[in-house]
Amino acid sequence: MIAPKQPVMGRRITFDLEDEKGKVTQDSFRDKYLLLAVGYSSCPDICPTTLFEYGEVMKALKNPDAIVPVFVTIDPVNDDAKRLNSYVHFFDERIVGLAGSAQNIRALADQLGATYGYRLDGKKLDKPEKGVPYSVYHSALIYLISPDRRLVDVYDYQLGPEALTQALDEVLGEPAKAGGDAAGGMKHDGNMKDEGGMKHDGSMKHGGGMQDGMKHEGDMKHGDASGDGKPAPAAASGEAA
Ligand SMILES: [Cu+2]
Repeated sequence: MIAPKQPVMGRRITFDLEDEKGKVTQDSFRDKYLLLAVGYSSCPDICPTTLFEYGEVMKALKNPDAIVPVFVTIDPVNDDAKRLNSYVHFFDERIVGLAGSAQNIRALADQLGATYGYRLDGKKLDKPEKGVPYSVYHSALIYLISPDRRLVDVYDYQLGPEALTQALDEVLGEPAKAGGDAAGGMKHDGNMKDEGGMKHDGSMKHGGGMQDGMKHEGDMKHGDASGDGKPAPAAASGEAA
């Protein structure tokens, strides 16, 4: 076993990537928190769960305007910003997909302690190329980055939408009363759901995912203390396909 990289709380985070409109860096999204996960658009398992959770959380948060959910591809050979964003927008229009050079993606992952790599025929592949049927593996944590771009918390992707919403609500609080209210709604007119009905209408969709989330919530005793949203050390180094 190689020594796992660990996220370092308080660490300054910088990056130089791009969405489908152009360059995005740590100075983009001024005054917003970033919720960040790494993955790739053809991921069969972890990434759809993470992105589903992103979508549910954005619909449930008291103060969604205070945070930008970001999904960074670690498979830049196959994911350009356009492809990545059309994928992540399926889960929520507010999710920002970031692509970029292999070097710049690696630089960000290293700051976060996120790990990933490629395999072909069971062997590690250092330089993935287009058209080669390699597989991708990556660590599966969700990182919270403060408006001054420091890593402030880490969550297990299996925490579940309800527990993650609760953890983020504690950090983000409620929107300022005058003007900044989420009920303004006009920004999200593309997704057909009005903010008022969301708490109830959205519950239909939770289905199995919700039960799954509840189960994990119980296991982790989330809500008893602020640190419970953090994964155990073993989970922090966990990698999965
Ligand atoms: Cu994935």
